[in-house]
Amino acid sequence: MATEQSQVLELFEKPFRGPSGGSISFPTGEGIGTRIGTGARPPPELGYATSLQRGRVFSVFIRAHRRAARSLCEYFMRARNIGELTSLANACRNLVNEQLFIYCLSFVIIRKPELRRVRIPTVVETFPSKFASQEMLQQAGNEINRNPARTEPIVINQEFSGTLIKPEHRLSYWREDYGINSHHWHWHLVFPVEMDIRRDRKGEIFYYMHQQMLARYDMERLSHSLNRVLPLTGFREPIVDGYFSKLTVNNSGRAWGTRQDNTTLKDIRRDDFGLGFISISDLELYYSRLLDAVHQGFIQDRQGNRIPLTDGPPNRGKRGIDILGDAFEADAELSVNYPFYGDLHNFAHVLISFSHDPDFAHREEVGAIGDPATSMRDPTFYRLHKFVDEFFQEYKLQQRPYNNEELGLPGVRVVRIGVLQDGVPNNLRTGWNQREFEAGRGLDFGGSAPIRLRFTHLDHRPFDYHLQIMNTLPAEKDVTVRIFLAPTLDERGNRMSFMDQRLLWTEMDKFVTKLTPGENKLVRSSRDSSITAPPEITFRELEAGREITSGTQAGVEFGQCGCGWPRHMLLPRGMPQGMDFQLFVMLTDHAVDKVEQVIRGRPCTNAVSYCGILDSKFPDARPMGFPFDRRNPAMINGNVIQTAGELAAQFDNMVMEDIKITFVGNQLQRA
Ligand code: CUO
Repeated sequence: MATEQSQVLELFEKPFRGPSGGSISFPTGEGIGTRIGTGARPPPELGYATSLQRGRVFSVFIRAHRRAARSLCEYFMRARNIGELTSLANACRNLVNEQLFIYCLSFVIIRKPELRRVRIPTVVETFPSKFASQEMLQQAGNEINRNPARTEPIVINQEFSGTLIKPEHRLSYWREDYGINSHHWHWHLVFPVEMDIRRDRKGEIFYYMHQQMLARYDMERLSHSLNRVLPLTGFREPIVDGYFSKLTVNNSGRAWGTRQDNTTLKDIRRDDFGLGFISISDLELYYSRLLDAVHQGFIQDRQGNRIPLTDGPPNRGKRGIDILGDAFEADAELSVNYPFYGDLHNFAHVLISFSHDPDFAHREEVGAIGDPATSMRDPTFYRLHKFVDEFFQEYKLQQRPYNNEELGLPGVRVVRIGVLQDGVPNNLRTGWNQREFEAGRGLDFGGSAPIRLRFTHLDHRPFDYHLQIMNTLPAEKDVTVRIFLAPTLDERGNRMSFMDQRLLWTEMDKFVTKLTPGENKLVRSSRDSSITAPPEITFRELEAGREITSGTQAGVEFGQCGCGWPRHMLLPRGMPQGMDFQLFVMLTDHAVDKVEQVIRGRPCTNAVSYCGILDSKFPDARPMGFPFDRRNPAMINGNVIQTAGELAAQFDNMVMEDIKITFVGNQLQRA
C-alpha cells in the first residue's frame, strides 16, 4: 500500500514538467489546439485526449474538453493496478494537457475499485497556482534555491485579490477559501458530466449541493451586514462585479482572464477552446423551454413523449427535480432532450468566463469562473448560481406543501436541543486559524526543499449538539435526525416568514439513531457532520513540512473523500457582538427514509448529504432539502402557519432553539 501510494504521488508530481510543460502556442484555426509534444504521432487510442493544448485551462464546462476527458479516462481505465496506470500515464503525460491529465488520473483512481484505497493529492498541492500567485510561488522558489534551509511559508492573506474599497471584498476570504474551492473541484470530479457515469439522483444533488452553497454564502453575507446575493436577471444586463484572480493557469505565468465591473456579455466564438458559436439568444431559448416545462408540468423527450414533472415518490423513474437538474446542468447523456433544452448552466459559465475576450481578439485566457477549482472565487459565480437556483425553486414551488403525515412522527417528542462548545451553551465562537500546504509537488521550479503555503481561514472549535428526546412508543424506534441552521433576522433586522427564511436553512447534520422507549439523551459532535469532509483524510497533515499519516482510516476508499464541505467552514462567521441564529431539529421515521441497498467495500461515507456514496443510492428517500424544499402548509390543525417556528410548534418531532454565533477574530485559539 505504501508503495502504491508513493507511485500515485509520483504521477501527480510536477504536472507542468516535461518537454513543453507550460509553453504556449496558439492555434491558427486548425482545430482547438496545437499539439505540443515529442513530434511523434499520438497513439490512436488516446482519441480526442490530445486535442487540448498543453499549458492552458481544461474545463469540464466545455463540451469539447469533456470529450477529451472521456477519451483519456477510457485510456486510463484499462489499467488493472497502479503499475499499469503508471505505464499508461507515463506514455502520454507529455502529449496531453496537464490539467486534463490530473483530472483523468483522479477520475480513474476514484472509479476503479482496485485503486480506490490510494489517496489522491488535493488540488491545492497539485496546482498551487490555482491558490497562490505566480509571483509569490516564484519568489519562494528563488529563495529556497538561495537558501535551502529557509522555513518561512508563503503567506496568503485576506487582501490577496483586492482591497476593501468594494464591500463585496469583505467576503473574499470565504470565496477564496482553499477548502471550499477544493470541495467544488472534487464535487464536479465525482459527479462528472458525459462520462458514462450513472450516479443516483445526480440532477437533484446538482440542485441541492449548489443551493446549499448559496444558503451558506448568504449566511456569511448577513454576518457582514450585506444583503443576500441577487441573481443574474438574464444575460443582457451588465455583470456588476468584476474579478481579478491574480492567479495563473500554469507555472509559466499565463494569467487567467479578468473581468472589469459592469462588463456586458457577448456572443462567444472561441475556437481555441473548442467552442463554436455560442449566442446569448441560444441560452435564452433554452431557458424559455425549460421554464415552459416547469409551468406545463411535463418535459418532452426526443420522441415527443411527455414526461410528468413531479416530486412525489419516484415510481419507476426519477423525480422532476432530478430530470430538471440533468437537463439544466446539462449532461447530454442524461438530459431528456439535449438538443432542445441545451447546455444552459455550462454555457452560462462559459459566456461569463469569456466576457473579457469573447472572440479571442486579445488572445486572453478563460476567466476563473470557467474552472470548478477557481469559479467560487468570483463573486459572479453566486449570482449565476442564484439564477440557476431560482429556476429550480420555481419548480419546487409548484409542488404541494408537505402534509401532516409527511411532517409528523407520532410517539416521538423532541423535548430540548442545544449546542455546547468549550462548556458554553448556545453561543458558538468562530475566528481565524491557519493551515499550511506543501506546494513543491505542483511546481517545476525550486529545489528539493519544501515550499509551503500558509492560508488564513475561518474556523471554530468543535462543539456538540445535545438532544433530549422522549419516545412514548412501547418499542425501540429508528429515526433520522435532521439538523438545520439559519439566521434569525433578515437584512433589516426583522424576523422572517417561513418563505423568506426557507432558502437560508443550511443542513448541519443528518444521521440515523435508535431511540429506546422513554427518555433518550443524545450527544452528537459537530465533527461528525453529514456535509463535511474531515481534513485529515482530504488534506495531508503537515507539521514542520513533514507529512503525518493517520492510521485510523485504513482500508477506506479515499478517492471520494475529497468531496465534502470543509469542516472549518461548517459555521458562518457571525458577528463580533454575537449574531442571532436558529437551530431547527426534526426527527423523521427511518422506516420511511431508508433506502434498501447493500453497500460493498468500505466507501468513504463522509459528506454524504452533499456528495452521496460512490456506486450506491443516496441514502435518504426524502427529497433533498426536506422539509424546506417546499412552501409551508398554510394551516395545520386549524392554526395558520407563517413561520418555521409556527410549523415546529405544531409537531412534537420538531423543535427550534435560538443560539448566537460570535466572531472572535484572532482570539479563537486562546479559548
Ligand atoms: Cu458547480 Cu456551476 O456548477 O459550478
